[in-house]
Order: sequence, then structure tokens, then C-alpha cells
Amino acid sequence: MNKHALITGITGQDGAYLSQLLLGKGYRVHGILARRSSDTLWRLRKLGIADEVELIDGDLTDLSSLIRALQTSKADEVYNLGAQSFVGSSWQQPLLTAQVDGVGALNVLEAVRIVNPAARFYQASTSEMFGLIQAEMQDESTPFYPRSPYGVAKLMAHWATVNYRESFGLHASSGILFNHESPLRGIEFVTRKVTDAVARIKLGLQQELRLGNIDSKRDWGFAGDYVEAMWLMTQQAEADDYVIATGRTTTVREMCRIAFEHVGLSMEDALVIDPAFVRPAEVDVLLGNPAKAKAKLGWTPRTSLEQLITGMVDADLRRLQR
Ligand code: NAP
Ligand code: F7E
Repeated sequence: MNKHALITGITGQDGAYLSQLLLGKGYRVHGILARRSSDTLWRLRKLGIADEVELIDGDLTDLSSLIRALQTSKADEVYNLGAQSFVGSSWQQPLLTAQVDGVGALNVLEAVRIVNPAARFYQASTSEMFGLIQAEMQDESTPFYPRSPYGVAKLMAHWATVNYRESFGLHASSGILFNHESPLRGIEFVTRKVTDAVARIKLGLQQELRLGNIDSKRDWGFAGDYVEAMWLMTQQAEADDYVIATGRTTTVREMCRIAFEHVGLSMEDALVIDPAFVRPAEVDVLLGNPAKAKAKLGWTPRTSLEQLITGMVDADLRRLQR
């Protein structure tokens, strides 16, 4: 018997890679499709799986749609990846972010509790919950200190996941994932903004790249590696919380330099610092310790930052040349 998975956020970066992984394992993959006027299936199409997943209309803010999705999909595993995931926008849309990322997760937990409490649940938590870091290297025991409405909303969802595990015995795990990127990353995030701009500058389609704070540091990994960790969490006998990271941190400036040097261009010739992209409060540095995931899940990241960024530049060059 094939297992059934239900993914919220199936049209996002991680939703697409997770769908591909689960289809490869023989799952029937169902996804919540939040209706939009424009095309959101491009990532699933790019991976060649748009016709293999089963889409169900729904929205994280609509509990009844989630209950119906749980019933229709007969899901054994539920992955809550849907979110307003752009930190920068969360200051402009704090209430929407709280509704979708915070209350939305609670809605999914309620749907699981009502329809099938035996289903296994994964919550897409984030290193943004560490925010103003309380330890040089962050692990599962590091206190949280979110610095954005996004981080605050995600913290609620994280604790709701822990609480439903402890209150109702749900198999509910929280993956505290550090930044992960890919050629399917949204263009508003800094890695993809940089790789797209570098490709455009190389092809003579753009002159400059405008960024905000290039001194902040992130622990960047490859999304394809990170979705494996999500699946491993739902396969464990006991649900738990795990930090998923590479254990290496790099400034935005250095990440940018890797991209420019890959195509033989000088970063200094094109980079313009623009205060418009500086945030009201910044997370200056993130560095995760994935030791628990390694020991208990057998998970390790396989892609270096250099491989990740140069691969993203190459993918953007190919796309723009077409
Ligand atoms: P993403 O590309 O922004 O995808 C977000 C997904 O959520 C999209 O499918 C989007 O649908 C959907 N969505 C937005 N609002 C919704 C709503 N009201 N109801 C239902 N679905 C809704 O994000 P990602 O990078 O794949 O990240 C996946 C999850 O991991 C997110 O929860 C994110 O916050 C979290 N996370 C990401 C990272 C990272 O570095 N990527 C790190 C830690 C945690 P549309 O396509 O229609 O907009
Ligand atoms: O910013 C700086 C910015 O938007 C990274 C999401 O997936 O990871 C992501 O959140 C850094 C920040 O990602 C620009 O100030 C400078 O310090 O790529 P980002 P993020 O905010 O770290 C976490 C783990 C998530 O959970 C989120 O969902 O880059 N930066 N100049 C810039 N960032 C952007 N976007 N654009 C700039 O022009």
C-alpha cells in the first residue's frame, strides 16, 4: 500500500523538492493549492512532476478547507510548509503573516487532531526564531529571540507543535531549518536575487545590483538536502525537534563574491548599497549545529556553499539565455 502525504506550500521551493522526494519513494502526494490569479505551478513543472501530484483547493487560514483536505487525501503524513516566508514583507504584513504562519499551523494541527490524530505531522520551523542569538552556535536547546513578525509567528507555530505532541500525543515534529536555497528559490531572497543579477549583468541585461546589509551572516544549505531531513523526522518512532544546518556561516558579501567570481566579474563594479533593503531589525548572524540530526536521523548536508551558489548562477544563465 502506498503511503499518502499532504503538503501545504506544495508550490513553494521546499514543497516542490519534497514532492519529488516522496514521489520517488512511491508516495501518493497531495498538496494544498491556495488559489492565486497567476501561475504558481512553475516549480512543480520545472521538476517535471506537476501532473503527478494531486492538488486540493485550500488555504491555511480556512480550517474547513484543511479538514476537507485531510479527509480527501487520507494522509498518513502531513507536512506544513505553507507560509508567508519572506522576512522583509513581514513588517509590511504582520497580521497576515501571523494568521498564515502562526494560526495557520494551528489550523493544520487542529485538522490532524480532528480527522486523523495518528497522522504524522511536520512543522517548517526556522532559524529566524533564534534571531538575536543567545549562543554562538545554535542548537535545539538555545533560547529563542525572534527579531521579525515572521520569527514571532513561526515561534507560535513551533510551540503549538510541541504542545500538541505533549497534550494530545500527536506525532508532531518541528524542523528548525536554517536558510536553504536552490535554483527554485523565490527571486526576493538574497541568494537568488544575487545569482539572477549576476547572470543578467554577465549577459548585458542589467548594470547594477542593489542590496541592503551585506555584513549579516547566514548558514546556507541546499533545499534538496534539507527536504530529506523533513522526511527522516516523520519516519522516527518518536517525534522530536531538530536543527538542520550546515555548521558554516558566511556573510552576504562573501556569498555575493562567490557568484560574481564564478563568471569572471568584479563585485565592486556592480554592487550598490541601498538603504531601501535594510530591515527595521536584523538577524546579524546565524550558525546552526546539526549534531542531533546527524546522530539521530543520520542526516548530513551534502552540498557546499560554493556548489550551491555557482549552480544557481549557472541555472539563471541557462534560463536567461533561453
Ligand atoms: P516558499 O517558496 O515561500 O513557499 C511558501 C508556500 O506557501 C507557497 O506554496 C505558497 O503558495 C504557500 N502559501 C502562502 N500562503 C498560503 C496560505 N495562506 N495558504 C496556503 N498556502 C500558502 O517557502 P519555502 O522556501 O519553500 O519554505 C517552506 C517553509 O519552510 C515555509 O514555511 C518557510 O517559512 C519555512 N522555512 C524556509 C526556510 C528557507 O530557507 N527556505 C528556512 C526555514 C524555514 P503560493 O505559491 O500560492 O504563494
Ligand atoms: O535575507 C540580507 C538580509 O531574505 C538574508 C527565509 O527563507 O531564511 C530566509 O530568511 C540576509 C538578511 O533570508 C538584501 O538583511 C541584504 O540578513 O535571503 P533573505 P532570511 O531573511 O534569512 C529563514 C531561515 C527563513 O525561515 C525565511 O523564510 O540578506 N540582505 N540585502 C538582503 N536580503 C534580501 N532578501 N534582499 C536584499 O536586497
